[in-house]
Amino acid sequence: MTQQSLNILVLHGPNLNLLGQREPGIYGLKTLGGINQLLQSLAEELGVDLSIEQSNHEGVLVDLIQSTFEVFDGLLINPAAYTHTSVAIRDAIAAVAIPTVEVHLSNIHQREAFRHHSYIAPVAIGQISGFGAESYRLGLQALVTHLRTT
Ligand code: CA2
Repeated sequence: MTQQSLNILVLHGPNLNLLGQREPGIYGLKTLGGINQLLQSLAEELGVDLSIEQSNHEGVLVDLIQSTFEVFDGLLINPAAYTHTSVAIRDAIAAVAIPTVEVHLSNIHQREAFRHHSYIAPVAIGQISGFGAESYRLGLQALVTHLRTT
């Protein structure tokens, strides 16, 4: 019997479309397109299918998370600033109950106090923070391992 490929949704939150153009000291020189290419080539190696979206709007992100129900197997998300503010995104992840990995480019625990709290972490399998673009690769790897072993 052939195994069905895993479908994973990758979501990038607000302002991440500016990557590589502003604040390279904090967020690095890689563009969002560059990160997406890294993810697509890892997905190929791992044999999983990725859909990738970015939005600056909380409601759009909530709609995308709701759309994962019975379509996607896992969610890799950098909620960006909504990490620290969004009960709506947290509730959407909890409602669809999709295995979720939260990633951050910067180490949010080393930065301003308001970035230390994540509304998303309690509804995620885990959080990877501080490794730049590599956070996304580590996150995808961890999510796929989780989905294949549980
Ligand atoms: O480190 C991360 O990945 C963050 O999720 C990035 C968010 C920040 O609010 C979180 O605390 C940590 C900010 C994303 C903004 O991205 C920019 C990229 C280039 C220039 C300006 C902002």
